[in-house]
Amino acid sequence: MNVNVSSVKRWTEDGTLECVKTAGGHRKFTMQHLANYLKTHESKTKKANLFPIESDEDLELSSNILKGDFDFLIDYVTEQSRLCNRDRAQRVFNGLYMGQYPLHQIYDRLVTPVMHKNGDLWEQGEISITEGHFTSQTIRDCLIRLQGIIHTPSKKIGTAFCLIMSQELHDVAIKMVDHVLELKGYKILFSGQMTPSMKIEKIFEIYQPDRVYISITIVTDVNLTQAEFDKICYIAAAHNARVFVGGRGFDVIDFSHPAVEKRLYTFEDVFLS
Ligand code: B12
Repeated sequence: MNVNVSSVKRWTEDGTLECVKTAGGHRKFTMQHLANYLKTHESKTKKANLFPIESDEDLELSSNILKGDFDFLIDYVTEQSRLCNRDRAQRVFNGLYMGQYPLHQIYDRLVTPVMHKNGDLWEQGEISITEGHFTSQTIRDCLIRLQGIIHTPSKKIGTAFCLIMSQELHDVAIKMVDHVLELKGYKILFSGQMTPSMKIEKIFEIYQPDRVYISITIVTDVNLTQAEFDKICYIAAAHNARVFVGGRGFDVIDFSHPAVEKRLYTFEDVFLS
C-alpha cells in the first residue's frame, strides 16, 4: 500500500484497519480486512499493490488490474487458466475485487468473455477439448475461492433457489448468479448441474424460496425442458415465489408464464433484480 509500518499500526489501533491479533501480539490481515479498508479509503486504492510483486509479470499484471485493462486481463486469464495456473488466474480475480470492482462487473467484464473466448478457441481448433475443460474448471475454482474472501451479510433478506435443468451441465453462469445474490444478502439454495424436477414441490414446501433463478444454456429436448420449466413456474406461483430467467436457452423456451418476473441478460441485471 506504499505506507510505512507505523501508519498501519496506527490504523489498526484506531480501528480504521481491521486485523486479527495473535496470542503473541502480531497483527494478521486477511484479504477481507484490506478490501474493507480500501473500500472506504479510495485514494489509497490507487497506490496499493494488490499482491506481492515478485517479477516483471506481477508488476505488469498489477498495473493492468489497476488501469482496468480488460482486454489484457481476458487474454491473461484465458491463457493462465488453460495452463491450469490457478494461482495466477486467481490473482486477477482477487486483484479486481480488491481494486473495488463490484463482483457483478468482474463476472460481466472478465469471466463471461473468458468463457466465450475459451469456447471460440475450441471451436477454431486452437485448443483441445481437454484444454477447454481445464479453462472452465480453473475458472470455476477461481470463482469459488473469490467468494471465500468476500464478506456476505449475515442478515438475510430472502431465499433464492438457483437451478439449471435436468439435461444441463453448463452451471458457471448460475454459480455466478448465486454469488451475486449471496452478496446482496440472500440465502442461496444451489442444486447444481442436472437438477431433477421430480418432487421439486417438496423443496418449495421445506425451504420456501421467495425467488427462483433459472439458467438454460443448451436445450437438447425442447418439449422436456419446456415441461420441466412450466412445472417449476407452476409450483413457484403456488408458493408466491418470483421467477427470473437467463441464458441463451430462453431463445427457444417460452417463458411467458405469469410467475416469471423477467429475463435477465447480465450479472448487473442480477444485482439490480
Ligand atoms: C464451458 C462450456 C462447457 C462445459 C460446461 C462446464 C460447466 N460446469 O459449466 C462442458 C464441457 C461440460 C460443456 C458441455 C457441452 N457443451 Co458447452 N460450452 C461451454 C462454453 C465454452 C462456455 C459456457 C459458459 O459457461 N459461458 C459463460 C456464461 C457466463 O456465458 P453464457 O452462457 O453466454 O451466458 C450469458 C448470458 O446468457 C447470461 N446468463 C446465462 N445464464 C443466466 C442465468 C441468469 C439467471 C442470468 C441473469 C443470466 C444468465 O450470462 C452470460 C452473460 O452474458 C460455451 C461457449 C460459449 N460461447 O458460451 C459452450 C457451449 C455453450 N456448449 C455447447 C455445447 C454444444 C455443449 C455440448 C453439447 C458438447 C457436446 N457435444 O457434448 C455439451 C452439453 C452438455 C449438456 N448437456 O449441458 C454449445 C451450445 C450451442 C447451442 N446449441 O446452444 C456452446 C455455445 C459451444 C459452441 N459454440 O458450440 N460445455
